[in-house]
Amino acid sequence: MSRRPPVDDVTDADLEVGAPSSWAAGVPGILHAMEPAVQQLGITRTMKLLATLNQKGGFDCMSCAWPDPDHRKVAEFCENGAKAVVWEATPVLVPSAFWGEHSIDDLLDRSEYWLGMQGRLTEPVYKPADSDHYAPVTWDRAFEIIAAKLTSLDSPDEASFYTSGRTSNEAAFLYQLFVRAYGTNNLPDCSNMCHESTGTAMGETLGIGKSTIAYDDFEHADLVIVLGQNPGTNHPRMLTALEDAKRNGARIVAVNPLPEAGLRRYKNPQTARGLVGRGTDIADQFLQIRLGGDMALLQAVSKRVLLAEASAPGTVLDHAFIAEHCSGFDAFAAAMADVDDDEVLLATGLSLQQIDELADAYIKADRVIITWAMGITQHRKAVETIKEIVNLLLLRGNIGRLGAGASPIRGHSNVQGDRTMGIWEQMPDRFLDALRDEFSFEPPRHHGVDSVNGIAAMQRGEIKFWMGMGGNLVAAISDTTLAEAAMRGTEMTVQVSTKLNRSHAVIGTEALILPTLGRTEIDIQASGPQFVSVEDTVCAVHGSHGQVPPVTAGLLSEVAIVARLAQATLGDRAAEVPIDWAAFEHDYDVIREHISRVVPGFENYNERIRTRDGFVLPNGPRDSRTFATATGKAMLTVNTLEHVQRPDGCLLLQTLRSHDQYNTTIYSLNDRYRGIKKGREVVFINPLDLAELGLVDGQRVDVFTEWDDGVERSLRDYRAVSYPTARGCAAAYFPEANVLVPLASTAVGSNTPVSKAVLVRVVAASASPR
Ligand SMILES: Nc1nc2c(c(=O)[nH]1)N[C@H]1C(S)=C(S)[C@@H](COP(=O)(O)OP(=O)(O)OC[C@H]3O[C@@H](n4cnc5c(=O)[nH]c(N)nc54)[C@H](O)[C@@H]3O)O[C@H]1N2
Ligand SMILES: Nc1nc2c(c(=O)[nH]1)N[C@H]1C(S)=C(S)[C@@H](COP(=O)(O)OP(=O)(O)OC[C@H]3O[C@@H](n4cnc5c(=O)[nH]c(N)nc54)[C@H](O)[C@@H]3O)O[C@H]1N2
Ligand code: SF4
Ligand SMILES: [Mo]
Repeated sequence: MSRRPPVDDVTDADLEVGAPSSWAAGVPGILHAMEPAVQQLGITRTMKLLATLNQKGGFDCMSCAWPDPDHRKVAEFCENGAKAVVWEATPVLVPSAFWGEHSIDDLLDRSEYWLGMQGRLTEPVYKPADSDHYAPVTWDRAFEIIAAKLTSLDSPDEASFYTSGRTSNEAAFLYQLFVRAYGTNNLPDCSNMCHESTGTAMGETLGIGKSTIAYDDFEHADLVIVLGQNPGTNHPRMLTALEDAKRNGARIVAVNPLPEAGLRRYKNPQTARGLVGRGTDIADQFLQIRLGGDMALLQAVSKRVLLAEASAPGTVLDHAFIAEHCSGFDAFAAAMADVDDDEVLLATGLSLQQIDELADAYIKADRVIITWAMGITQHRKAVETIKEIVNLLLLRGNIGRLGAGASPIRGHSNVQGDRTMGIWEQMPDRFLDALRDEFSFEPPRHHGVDSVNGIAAMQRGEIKFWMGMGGNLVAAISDTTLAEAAMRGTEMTVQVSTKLNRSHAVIGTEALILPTLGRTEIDIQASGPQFVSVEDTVCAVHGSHGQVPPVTAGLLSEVAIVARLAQATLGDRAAEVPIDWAAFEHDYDVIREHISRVVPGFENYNERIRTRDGFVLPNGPRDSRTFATATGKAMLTVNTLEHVQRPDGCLLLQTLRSHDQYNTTIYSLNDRYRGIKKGREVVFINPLDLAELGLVDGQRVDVFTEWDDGVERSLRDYRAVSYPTARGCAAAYFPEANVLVPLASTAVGSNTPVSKAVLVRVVAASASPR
């Protein structure tokens, strides 16, 4: 990274493929964190930011939602956290002249890397209907234009308000308040594409869609099963928690089609052993499962737990827990008796011995944590697979006990908090009632659209206005070509952003970009400096205090943007919606006061957030083994085993993240742990499958989706990379590979795009029709 934005765009011309790494972090990790930081930010800004990153009184890492331990080290961050900080806090700015020099079509031709590297957005810009360029406008004019459009729509449901997961609790609460006061529940968010399946499954079976563990539980676990997750890249400090767990005697099992570096060996850059030694072997057992095979694996393990109980009654199951706290045991036990091992072997690609070993470890462990992420949530049967995780844990009372629990690991740093604050198209009536009582207006009750249905509604012309509070929806959502056409059909798009991305070029007839402050920056309002707060993946809420002056004057915070937009849009309806929007912008304590009365668990918010550690939200399953479900108990459920059938000649393709990207943000074209340099247009395929398909390593290939709707979805001229993934499976990078995922291909029950098991045909590039 340099202090100047790149002029030329990047290409894959110099792509290099080497051997994948068998270990994660260590010295290269530190260098990767520090070098670009100092180069870009200078030593003073770097030290100020990295010394306060994730520290008490400092700012919360904006990258992933991994929690902070109680005892913080001097450097409580990882390589990828540092990359996110540098990317945001860069002093490189998009100059006013940029907008005249680059038309929308020009921006469309650029890569995400080039767009993101242009620097921070500094002023509001507007693209009128009759122009193909954005041009700077004043903030007042920007709000006027948006308000005029919003008040001219036939129904508030013609507008949709997306949120990505970096938005603070304060901004998120205000945003949903504005949207509901305006009159719609159209509040899709990135969670729809991420952990929605988790929320659905855990909400139904445990009564809460959030992790049931605390950070310290890792120290007390006997067994941690890491399912469908690549922590070495996406939650790097989790490796420290796993290392600590191992030191305390825990066994770690990793289930993944790919031998991800972080799951194999970790060289903790914070310890002498990690710096110069061999590091810690993370996974005691590695199960190289086929894509989508987890439901079968979990059922097979539960079946074995029940068989073990049958042969030694009273010794395996937690009968007291099941009797007191669970419903559905008999039906579940009966269903497990029918699980067909042959089908399990087919679905998982594992051996009976491997499955027996896992079942044995599970039975022997007193305290078990199961963690998971996108490798589980983005499948057609994701919701039911997560219900099987819950089933397995319940059998031995592994919920609501020290060192045990269900632990979805969230993605975006505040995606969980945004949901808690009401960013959801289907918030329950009790939340809407509380909003009504607090703010004296009647919020709409009918559900809004989620991310996928929102695109479909745009396609039908039903949504005419789209606003994004952060994020990059057209790049992040499935079926890129279709989604882009839908977005272009809208009348106006508005994005609140820190940096440029593809969604700024795929826009409605009119479009605006509103630049905003980032987490790193000091936020001063009329009442003085403000701070915000966030919730991490284990439900701990803490403050985040900006540390460095904003990169440029004139940026507004997300809170200020929402407050002013609300005034501009709803100013004339003060009698109907009597809300003092200006007060929120002046002092964020005012927002927290309201939150403390609307959102359960936030009582005395302003006081408690100021204690050094913040506070942990109440959690029925974790705290008291209480379950707010339909039966009032934790529900064991029966789920019909299904796995994706793979016709001859087809592969199952997953889309995933490289080590140098943050979702649609591309930090560089490298993926160090997988041996890829200077390129992203690769498709990883098992060598035996390559041979079976008559292809060779390094060959140029085209990838076609097998989906029966007459639309061709393809990636052209990619490089086939021989890679030790599970048989029959392939992998390519998101967001490029989103073109392959049909919009209609979603998880049952959560409507999350099926990004992890796309049925594809891979053929030699020259052989395919163009
Ligand atoms: N540096 C960095 N950090 C990030 C992000 C980022 O892009 N970059 N993104 C953030 C966000 S929003 C999220 S949601 C998380 C994502 O964190 P992850 O879920 O770790 O992200 P993915 O890259 O999608 O990796 C999915 C993993 O699941 C495995 N997998 C795929 N399918 C299956 C399956 O069927 N079964 C099993 N058992 N495993 C499977 C893949 O091989 C891969 O290791 O990370 C967050 N943190
Ligand atoms: N095929 C496939 N598709 C996927 C996935 C996958 O694994 N495979 N993963 C899915 C997942 S898990 C997720 S979470 C989504 C992610 O979807 P999104 O959340 O929509 O995408 P991001 O790339 O995280 O958004 C990045 C943009 O956010 C803006 N931004 C950054 N920081 C801030 C800030 O502080 N404030 C504001 N207002 N804007 C900011 C920047 O302009 C940046 O370009 O993608 C999903 N899509
Ligand atoms: S683990 Fe996640 S939250 Fe922690 S420093 Fe790394 S990227 Fe940031
Ligand atoms: Mo995510």
